[in-house]
Amino acid sequence: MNRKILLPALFSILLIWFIPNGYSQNLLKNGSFEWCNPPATHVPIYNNYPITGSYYTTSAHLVWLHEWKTGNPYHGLGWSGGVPFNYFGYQYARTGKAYTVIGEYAFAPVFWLQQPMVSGRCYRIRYFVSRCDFESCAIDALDGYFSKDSIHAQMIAPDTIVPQFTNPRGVIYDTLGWTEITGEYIANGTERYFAVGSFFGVLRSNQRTKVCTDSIIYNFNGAHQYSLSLNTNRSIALYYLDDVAIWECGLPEYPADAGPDKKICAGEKAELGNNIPRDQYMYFWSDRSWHGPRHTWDTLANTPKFTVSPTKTTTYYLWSIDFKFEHTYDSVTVYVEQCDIDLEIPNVFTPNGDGFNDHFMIRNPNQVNYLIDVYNRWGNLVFQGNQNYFWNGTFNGEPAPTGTYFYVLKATTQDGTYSKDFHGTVTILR
Ligand SMILES: [Ca+2]
Ligand SMILES: [Ca+2]
Repeated sequence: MNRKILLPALFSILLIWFIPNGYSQNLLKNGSFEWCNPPATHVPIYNNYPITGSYYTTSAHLVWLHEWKTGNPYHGLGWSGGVPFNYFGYQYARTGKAYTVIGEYAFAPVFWLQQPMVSGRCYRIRYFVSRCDFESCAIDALDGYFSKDSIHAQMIAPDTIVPQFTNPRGVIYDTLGWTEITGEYIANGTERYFAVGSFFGVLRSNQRTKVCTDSIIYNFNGAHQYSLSLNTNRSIALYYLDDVAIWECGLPEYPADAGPDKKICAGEKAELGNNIPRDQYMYFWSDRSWHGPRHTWDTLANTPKFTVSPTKTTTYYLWSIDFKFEHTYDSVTVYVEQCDIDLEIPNVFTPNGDGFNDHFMIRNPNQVNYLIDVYNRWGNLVFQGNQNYFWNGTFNGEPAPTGTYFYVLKATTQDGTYSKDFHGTVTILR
């Protein structure tokens, strides 16, 4: 049985999980863009999981990039390509397998707020950007805009839209990693929608900073080689956007907790994980580190707790992603000991040379080490053996008389942690 579930499938399942629950800590749905939502092709990442409802009020200009599209750039979204390669550069998603693109042309996703914000309350806004590798400019205007009424994401943002939340980090240049943009916002209670983008139209374009270079330095995180002909005068600033979240200030956070190390006997079970089910939390268990190469990522379970029954000492790795796409990790080791010794010792054997049952054969399924002494009825030692050496029914080179013999056997596990004594009788028949 293949117990490993591929990670992509898992993401799909879990993203379904955390949508229907009533109370949402992250006020935004699909803030990691794992689901696609152009109205005409409202398909989730994988066709197996149909889903209804909208995540964004409009996605007319939402560029949706997903690993699913990689290698098939003309499928679906045509020119934009997939993840990590696409028309804009090279980048893996910060969470999951998908992200979108924003920039000075306001490719803004406009999110519903799942619950109204409460007037006077503090909320934290957070999202992550990575500058697109193939664009030669960088900007600071990567802001957040709350509105009472739905707005349309537009190619050129109207100057009437003034974002309430301003990127506090200034111009963002990084094309390799994801840059966190975060800050607090006090709600006025009328907010119903949230958009991320660059809300500076023609009239106000001088109010934001834009830095362009003549040549682009490519950096593809190593792994891939390809050639690209590119107009380096494409002097716009575009950014990948992933993991958009808004939550009430001060919400408790629960990092991954795999629980304390455990010690079990072989054959026993151990329950791992000090986590309880929580809305908008995802869990991934593996017996390989999550910090290895992506192609080795696979998961054994996706539940807060995980029951295991390893046959040898094993370390399990837990990866958790919470409501605001915080990634945390923990590990736990289950030490497996041999706590019982099971030997099958016959009570009769027939050393008559017919090739059948000629030795005092002891079955040893746990492969323990043992020493055995066999005595005759007068208490004389007639045989000494071990797990590799069985009595053939002779004593001093002569066939031992038929009748009953007594044995004393002392067995010890290979790691020396457990011993068990056996004694009984065995009868020789011929
Ligand atoms: Ca994502
Ligand atoms: Ca990049």
